Amino acid sequence: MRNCYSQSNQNLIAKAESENVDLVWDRYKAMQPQCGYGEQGICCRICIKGPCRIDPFGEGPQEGICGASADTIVARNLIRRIASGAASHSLHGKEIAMTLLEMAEKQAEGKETTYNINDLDKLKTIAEEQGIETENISNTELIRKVAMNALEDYTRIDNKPCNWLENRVTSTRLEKLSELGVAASNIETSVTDIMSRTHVGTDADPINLLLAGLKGSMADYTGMQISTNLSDALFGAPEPVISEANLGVINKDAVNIAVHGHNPLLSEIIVQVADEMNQQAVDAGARDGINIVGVCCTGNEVLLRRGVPLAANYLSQELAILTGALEAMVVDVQCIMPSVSKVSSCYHTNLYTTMPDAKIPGATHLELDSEKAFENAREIITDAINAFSKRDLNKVDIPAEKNKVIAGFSKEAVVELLTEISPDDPLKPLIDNIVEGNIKGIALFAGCNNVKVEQDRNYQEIAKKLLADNILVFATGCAAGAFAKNSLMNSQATEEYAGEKLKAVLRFLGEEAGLNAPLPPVFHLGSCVDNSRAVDLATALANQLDLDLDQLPVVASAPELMSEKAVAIGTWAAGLGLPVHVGVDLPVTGSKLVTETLTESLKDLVGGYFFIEKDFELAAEKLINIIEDKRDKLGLDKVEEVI
Ligand code: BF8
Ligand code: SF4
Repeated sequence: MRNCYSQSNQNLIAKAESENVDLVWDRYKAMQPQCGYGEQGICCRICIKGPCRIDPFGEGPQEGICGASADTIVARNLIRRIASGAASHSLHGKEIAMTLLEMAEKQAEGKETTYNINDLDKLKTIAEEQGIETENISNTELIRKVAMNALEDYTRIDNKPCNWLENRVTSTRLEKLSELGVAASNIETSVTDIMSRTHVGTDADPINLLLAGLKGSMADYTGMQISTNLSDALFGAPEPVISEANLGVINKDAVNIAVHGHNPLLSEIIVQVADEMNQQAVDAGARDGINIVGVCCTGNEVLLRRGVPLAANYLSQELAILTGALEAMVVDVQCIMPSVSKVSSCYHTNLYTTMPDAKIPGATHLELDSEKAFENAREIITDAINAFSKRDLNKVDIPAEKNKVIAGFSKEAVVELLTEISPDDPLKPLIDNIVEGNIKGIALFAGCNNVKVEQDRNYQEIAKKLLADNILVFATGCAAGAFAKNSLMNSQATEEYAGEKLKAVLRFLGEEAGLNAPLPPVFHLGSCVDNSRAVDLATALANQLDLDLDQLPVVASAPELMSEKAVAIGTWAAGLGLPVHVGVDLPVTGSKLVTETLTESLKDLVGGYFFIEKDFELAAEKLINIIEDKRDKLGLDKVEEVI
């Protein structure tokens, strides 16, 4: 039995078997048993004297050929993952900043630009927050200054903390990070530093290595802040939007095009061009025109800003093709299984890669980040319209399941809603409800799908327990995908799963928002880079209460952590003071020292820490206990259990 929770997925998986298509679950099975050294992080391939491995039973070698201990090897492996995560998120941010800079330069020369600022208010707010003068300055100059301010975080040579770190955490936190020497001052140097110190024969001190990892994770956080905020200025800060999610959003009467990956620069153009070309699809026999659907974080980006339905999170990406009704899949960067090429070749689906640094054998490469963006988008969509008539109707099988989603909970959207209730002090209603225990705490669910556990299951099980205990849930990335697909992001879910106190708050807020129904119990904040939105909200609360993040009744959970980016996020979340639950084993267990540092010693240093709990019941219990403990420490009344 493959680890796949939903019944509709099970049917598609049976279809794959009958059509002889290998899926991620098959390849996982074929990979068993997986390497135990790798699982514990005690395999080293850093130099070519190796690979070396440490015997976890203490009978074989206890050091590598160069003399590196298990502690050194595990720490080096871990922080290289953080460096990769930070590089990925930060390059995403840099590309958006470069887009703004190019836009400003072209505007200054009076030339046409591919992109334009959609949210001038957000641009101005960013400028003010970053200390950039907004009076007596042209929009073009403002764009250029905001871009340069972000790009400075990739180039700074003094030791000042990054612009986008310095004012995006509490002052106490910044002090703490600075004291530890981990307040990143240059994103790219932090990544280079990790790669350099982990070279053979350089840093062998596990704690020193881990501190470099913590600094790298702060670079990751900085890059995410830049990605989120500059994307909002470009494409608009999300506002609550109603859409649908799960494979059932693929429409048999439409030309279906999936946008997949992470970078909204590309998907925004596809969505725009699809609108213009809709009639052509209708003329070609697709009654409902063009249907853009999202996969992974690109899917989250266009869901929040454009209401585009979300078809799949990470583990279901192949299944979207397997429906036999996907005319094209357009991918950009990160979390795209190379297997989508092979699976597409079994159907009429055209697969396109669009970024110079993310090509896949078998895919057609058409770059969308150049002058030819619109032209190439038209070519992709024209080919998709032509492919519609090539569908093999015997192979079409679209699961019926799709669920209503209310998404778009940016910090701006939440504050705007609260402002209607309390114009002079928007955060007051939220704070009052937390103090009174109507909202016992907040849990941020983030991270991926991991084939090692049943897809989406632990997200749902843990969240339902927290909601029943009046804990409000935020979600991003594939965690948000899991909740969206499985009907936890709509008003009905509030009625069904929220505890009475939380339900009353969400009903009231829903009325205020003009929904005539409660707000959903799980707020969709966006893609993985949008974890920054959760920190912004928590930081605003902490600042108003004169507290730091580690004192708030706020926790994070990544029940299906998989990618290096998620490791980086978990690390900065802990570094910013949050308890971070992980639902799979981290490859650090081969070093007692590293494991204890992450799960224990980190608490004393930064207040945040990791804890691993694979059992969803226990995980929920532990998260609730942590929140109750934080409430106790703040002197808030202990809230009675809701049964
Ligand atoms: O950035 S949650 S599997 S898609 S890494 Fe990837 Fe993980 Fe999904 Fe988005 Ni985030
Ligand atoms: Fe082995 Fe040391 Fe080389 Fe790693 S760096 S592969 S432990 S010799």
